[in-house]
Amino acid sequence: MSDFWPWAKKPKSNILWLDLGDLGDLVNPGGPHEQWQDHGLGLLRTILHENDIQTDLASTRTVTSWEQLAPQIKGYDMLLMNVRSYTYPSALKAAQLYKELNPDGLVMTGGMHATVAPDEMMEIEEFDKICQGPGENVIVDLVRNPDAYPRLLQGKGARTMAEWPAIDRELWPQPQGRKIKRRFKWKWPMEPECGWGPGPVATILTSRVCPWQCVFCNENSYIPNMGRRPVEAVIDELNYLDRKYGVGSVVIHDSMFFQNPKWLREWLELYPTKARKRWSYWAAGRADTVRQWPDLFEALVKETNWRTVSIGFESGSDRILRLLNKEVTEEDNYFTIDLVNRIGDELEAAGETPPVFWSNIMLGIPGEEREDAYKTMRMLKRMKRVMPSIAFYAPYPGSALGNQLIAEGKSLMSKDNYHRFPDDEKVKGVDYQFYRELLAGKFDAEINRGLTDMLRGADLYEDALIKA
Ligand code: B12
Ligand code: SF4
Repeated sequence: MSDFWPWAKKPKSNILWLDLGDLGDLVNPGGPHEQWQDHGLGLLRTILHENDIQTDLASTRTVTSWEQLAPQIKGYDMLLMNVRSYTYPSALKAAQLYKELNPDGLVMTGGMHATVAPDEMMEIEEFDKICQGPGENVIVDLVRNPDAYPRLLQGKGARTMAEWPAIDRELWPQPQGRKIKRRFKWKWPMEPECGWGPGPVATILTSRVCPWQCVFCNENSYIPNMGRRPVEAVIDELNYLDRKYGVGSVVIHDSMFFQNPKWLREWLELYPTKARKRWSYWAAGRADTVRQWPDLFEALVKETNWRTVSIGFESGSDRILRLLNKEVTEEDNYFTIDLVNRIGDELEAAGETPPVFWSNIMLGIPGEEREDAYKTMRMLKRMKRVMPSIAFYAPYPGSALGNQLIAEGKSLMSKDNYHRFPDDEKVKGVDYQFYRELLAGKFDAEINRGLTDMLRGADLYEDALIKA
């Protein structure tokens, strides 16, 4: 390791974990969402360190060029990476650079992309090991004895999240420079505020997989089922984080928080009494289950301070909802909107903060017609308090619809461009110009037709397009 560049950090280990994401996301990010930390990295590094395997850390997000990254990855015997489809371009480039600098070093990969697109990764000789599936019960042995494993290997997961250690958050990368820390009021290793609640933010996971089968997602076809984290363990972790670092609000990163009523009832009972503060939180639900358990939903919003309610509405048109196998109807969506509007009015009247929707919407779904998109925008306008999160549909490998479009040669997402800019074109044959004009308000007369109240302008969705 003698030829380390003088300004590179002094290595403590011969193993490096490389955090992935777009260059500069922890230096000068476009917005707050690029700054979320990676729980896969956090969990696996915690497990390694608890087993006396130290790892160093570098990140593609804390540098602004590959030249800057090079000295930080040189000299290591092993490189570890959590590869998701949207970080695959950085993983590929990093592996190639690492091998140029360390021809005898080993590149060990795992993560969602390794799980759903192993063939793509097997074609790249720089990836020495590719682990499909969960890694918590394989990572220690794999790092100790890489030669005992085939190139493509099956990971081993815990039976339940109760077995996961609490992440040592100081193993996460730090934002670089005073500018980002000041702008986003970072209190590392807590995460910065993003408009959902006050900072410092604690992101947590209480469940690992959503059992539904929406064709653009259906993660339960590739993430093995796993017991949910006990309510008390979640609360204990939050209390610990608050004592150690201070917590301002919470983001529950579960794909589907509002599932399993037994667990939710326990959360309803214990969170208001056992948590050091009733921190407001962001969490996700579905419109059909809100309609199925409206009392439970209302109690959670009011009593546990669930104040940013993320709902995967996706579309306001039954035709498209069916096409997506969403198992939700227009009517379910409107039921949920009216319920949250009503709860919001009541809380506001009582002087409390009303709940706000984080409303996930997809446009540009193959087969969508203009009238379907108008219906979606009409639905959005019915929400009184809303942060729209609009994305052009992206055909990710692993999902049923993604796999189909890739097989048909219709995906425009390639290994160099899984995800870059919000208005990237993702699928052949979709009229993206129409959608850009729609978001710019060009069709507002059409959209507003038939709306009797709550007329809102296109300012509601003009800047709401996100990376997907
Ligand atoms: C939280 C989350 C987010 C958060 C934060 C992301 C972050 N920084 O971690 C936010 C909201 C920002 C987000 C955004 C997006 N996300 Co997201 N997200 C998730 C979610 C719900 C949980 C991720 C997580 O922490 N899991 C828990 C950890 C422990 O699991 P893990 O990281 O996979 O690691 C395990 C294994 O993969 C393995 N492993 C990982 N690394 C390694 C390395 C080695 C060497 C080994 C052996 C094993 C191994 O072991 C780990 C422990 O079991 C997942 C779904 C899910 N249930 O996992 C989707 C998911 C990862 N997201 C996804 C997508 C598509 C996105 C978006 C593009 C938009 C969208 N559709 O949501 C954006 C893009 C973000 C960006 N950077 O621009 C997809 C990825 C699909 C794919 N093929 O890769 C998923 C799977 C959801 C889905 N079904 O569509 N996301
Ligand atoms: S889109 Fe939402 S509801 Fe559908 S499978 Fe994915 S996480 Fe579950």
